[in-house]
Amino acid sequence: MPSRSVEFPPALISLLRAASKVAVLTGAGVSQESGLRTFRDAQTGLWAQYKPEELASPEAFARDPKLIWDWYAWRREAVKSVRPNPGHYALASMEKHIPSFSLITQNVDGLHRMAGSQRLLELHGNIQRVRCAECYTFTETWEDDSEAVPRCQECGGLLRPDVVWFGEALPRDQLEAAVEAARSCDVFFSIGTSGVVQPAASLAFAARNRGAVVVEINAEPTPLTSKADYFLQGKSGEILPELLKQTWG
Ligand code: BV8
Ligand code: ZN
Repeated sequence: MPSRSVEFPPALISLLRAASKVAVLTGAGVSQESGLRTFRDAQTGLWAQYKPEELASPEAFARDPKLIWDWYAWRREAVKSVRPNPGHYALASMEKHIPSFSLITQNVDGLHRMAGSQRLLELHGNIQRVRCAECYTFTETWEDDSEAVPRCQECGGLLRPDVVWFGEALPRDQLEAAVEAARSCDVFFSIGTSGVVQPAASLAFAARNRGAVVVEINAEPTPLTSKADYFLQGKSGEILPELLKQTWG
């Protein structure tokens, strides 16, 4: 944890204290300090030979359902073994200081919910939820999946994770709420995201075009950095708690 060496611009501190509407977009970088690999990080072990974009698609699931089911089963286990980090908790407390707060996440790991965030929009679903690929029935239990992908009790369809794959539409209600939050906020944070995946990556620009102040927190520059009003470079799990302390004590 850094000492008080991290000094934030006084203008940013007073802006946050006065803000009535704040929208935050998070990406895999926010979960990195919990021990989860980001999408850009290379995969390891059995999965090292694949790029996530190659696996997270309906085509990949149609081609080899068991491979894709096993990849998500492996990721669900990885998520079960990690906990929210100080960055997740800082965002959960920021929510209490801002009259109108929206946390828009691209992450499917469920760590924001676990950290207590209420005003949460999960744009890309949640890997802990499993549903039928045909009739959308959700299920918490399924038969042994060592040989074959488990099937839906209702219709016999294949089970799949309740996440948005590349080429699939985002949940309309979550996306509409996220666009509304981005367009009407005073301050927009983009935290721990490389800003590559659409339409999530467009939210920061939607906010900026409506006059919001854009604050980016990232370990390294991204395509958004040159357009952001503030770029706080470093780990979100260190910067966010310090920012809250200097803003709200
Ligand atoms: C759609 C769930 C249409 C699954 C995910 C060409 C141009 C523009 C768009 C497209 C295009 N070709 C195709 C598209 C569309 C496509 C897309 O954007 N492709 C990209 C690759 C170009 N988008 C889609 O397909 C979307 N759907 O468009 O549908 C449609 C409309 C109607 C009807 C039908 C169809 C769906 C996109 C959602 C895909 N699903 N996840 C799963 O997880 O398995 S996306 C997945 O990847 C994640 O959810 C996340 O969103 C994304 C990874 O991005 P990041 O979160 O940013 O993570 P990344 O690793 O990239 O970066 C981490 C960052 O953290 C880095 O910057 C790093 O520096 C930083 N960092 C690391 N450690 C820290 C840190 N920062 C701070 N602290 C640290 N400690
Ligand atoms: Zn079904």
